[in-house]
Amino acid sequence: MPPKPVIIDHDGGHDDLVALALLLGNPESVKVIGCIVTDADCFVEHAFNVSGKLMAMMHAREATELFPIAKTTFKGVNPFPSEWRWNTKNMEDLPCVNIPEHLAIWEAVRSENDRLVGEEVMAQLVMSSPEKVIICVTGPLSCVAWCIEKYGKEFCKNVEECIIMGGAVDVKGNVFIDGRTDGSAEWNIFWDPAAAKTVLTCPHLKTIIFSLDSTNSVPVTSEVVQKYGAQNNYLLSQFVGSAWASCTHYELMRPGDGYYAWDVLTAAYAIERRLAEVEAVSLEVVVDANAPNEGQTRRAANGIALGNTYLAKNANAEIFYRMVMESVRRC
Ligand code: AGV
Ligand code: CA
Repeated sequence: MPPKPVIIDHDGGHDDLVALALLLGNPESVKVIGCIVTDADCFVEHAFNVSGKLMAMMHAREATELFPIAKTTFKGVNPFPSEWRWNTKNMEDLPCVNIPEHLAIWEAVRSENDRLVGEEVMAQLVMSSPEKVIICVTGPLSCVAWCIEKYGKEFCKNVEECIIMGGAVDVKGNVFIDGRTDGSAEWNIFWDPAAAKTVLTCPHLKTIIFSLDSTNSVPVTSEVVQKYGAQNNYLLSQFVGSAWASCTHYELMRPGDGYYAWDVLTAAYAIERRLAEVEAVSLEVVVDANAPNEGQTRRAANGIALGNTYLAKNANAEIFYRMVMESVRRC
């Protein structure tokens, strides 16, 4: 089987970039044809650059084809905390993505990518692809919602499936803002609830949701991260190990609100179906501005699954951790 075409639509967090590294480390299964970046859980210029530097590293080392990297124009309703948004700046500075020969590759294509508009690139990549495309969304759903609203079925019919990190259905969420939220929403949905509603209720698009219900199985712990020491001679492994090493203190700082490999599990499903089971569901999204549960994703009142939204469950953490380690022992 030839590799499946995949677009990653991310927002520059540590795990978003590890998700990109994972996809690039599995060229037998997936071919990354585009990378869309939104100014949500990052400052987008830095997320744009890290994505480009990773692409360049893989182009130099593994002859991975270059692909468009495009920033979207969206501004969320509820911004991410700026401490989190700065993380991507530290990722941009990691020595393993700043090797001069690799940098030169990114510098040569940076300005042409800089001129692209993410939402238009996503629509065109999907609609012009000879094969149906998998979209892997690891940030807010603004870009996919824009494509659905602008192109409708024309867009949806060429999407094989949209694999999404977002929401919390039968578990608590992770948006804890004192006096403002009740902790039921998950951040990617909270950033742009209306977009999530458009995507999760679209009858023409098959969506597979990796909500906190499944991602809670894959915490980023010191035990997991320190194992990367054994394979530190691989650049891709250094990147992932370094990214994750900066996440292990969250659980200690705020017990119950730690860091998970949210987006990495989501992207991994594009490569390996054994990672999770899925359940057909019908979800609704709370869009009331300023409600304490704004952005909550819950089972629809009538409960009848319309057949296009699937919730991932029972993620297999052992297969997952092993798969990521193996994938980055590549170059
Ligand atoms: O809610 C999970 C989403 C994922 O796409 N993001 C982080 C992942 O990229 C938001 C988020 C929740 N808690 C966080 C987050 C934290 N402690 N630090 C950074 N981002
Ligand atoms: Ca993310």
